[in-house]
Amino acid sequence: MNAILPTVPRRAPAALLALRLLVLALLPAALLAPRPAAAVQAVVVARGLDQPWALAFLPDGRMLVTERPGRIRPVAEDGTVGAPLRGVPPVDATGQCGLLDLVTDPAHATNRLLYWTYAEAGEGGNTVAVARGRLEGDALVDVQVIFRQQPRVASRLHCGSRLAFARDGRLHVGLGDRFGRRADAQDPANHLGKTVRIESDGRVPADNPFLGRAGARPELWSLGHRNIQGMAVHPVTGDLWHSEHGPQGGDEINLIERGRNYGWPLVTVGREYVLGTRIGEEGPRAGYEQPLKVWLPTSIAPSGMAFVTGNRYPGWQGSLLVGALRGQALHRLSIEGRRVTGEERLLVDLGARIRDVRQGPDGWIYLLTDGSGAQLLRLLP
Ligand SMILES: [Ca+2]
Repeated sequence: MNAILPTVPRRAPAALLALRLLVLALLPAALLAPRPAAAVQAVVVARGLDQPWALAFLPDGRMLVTERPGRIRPVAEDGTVGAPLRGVPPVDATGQCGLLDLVTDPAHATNRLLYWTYAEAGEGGNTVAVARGRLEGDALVDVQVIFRQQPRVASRLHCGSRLAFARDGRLHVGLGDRFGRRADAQDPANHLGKTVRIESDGRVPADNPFLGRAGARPELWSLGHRNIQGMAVHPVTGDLWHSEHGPQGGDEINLIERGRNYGWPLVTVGREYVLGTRIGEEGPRAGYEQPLKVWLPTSIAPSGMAFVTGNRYPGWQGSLLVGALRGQALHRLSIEGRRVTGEERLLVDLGARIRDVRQGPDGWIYLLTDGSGAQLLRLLP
């Protein structure tokens, strides 16, 4: 029953019944209607994308979409999908790896720099590399690799990866544990299962937390991650938030802070697939950060994410939108400070795996679906 109506006992006195009828007659119809499910709809902007992974916006109104097999495609404002940009280095597209995330430089309007992550083949396996290049027409020029995850691993799995520029101009890279050697996520001597922080040309910032520590990689910013799939900078605090794939039941949202340990695989609520056995302790445990949100008991496989800053969507300002691959939905998380206070599942009827979520400079939310024949969607309230 609608909460705004007075409660009426089963055998209501006639006066009360009359009062209730009067209230019903006076209430506007809109208040009596069942509360509608969030009436957002997804409108197709572009289709026919092949395993798209990331979306970025250019100052001229075009968008760029990465395709995991190794392409970066421009998408015109009218949705026309262009030929791949020239100048992208060879990509090792295998399993979950390939050409993955893409961001523009904070000063892209003047320097036209782009940054992307991709799996690079090499001796002993592939590595997740970060490249940057300058966009000139339909080509990337002066392409340099500014970071390589060490060591190389012979793996097709857990390549992460996401990029985000913090407010101080430093580039954060969210990396995976490459699946086979999960304990490496706790070892500061490698880049597996870590986030790293570099300057936009790849140099190590002088104030990095592990810089100068014996046996530690100087690029490290945080450790104990499994497979980072989404990253976004909070629009008010500047904090770095991310989504991470756990094993069964261990998908997480975290707020990433300098030098902290996020637990994997020692502290996790996730369990082994199939067997359901524990992997680590559930925490909290001193010295390890608890996630701000986990999905239990079923993994949704969270993906790209974005904070809503505009007023296009009534009541959503400050929300964190997170795509779900396995969960085939868009999750809207209400945030207060560092607490996730509410959750709404959207676009359930679409039945699509969501790979990336971004807010455009026009204030609209854009989504990429996953797989072959995928779509770029605009979310309308
Ligand atoms: Ca964790």
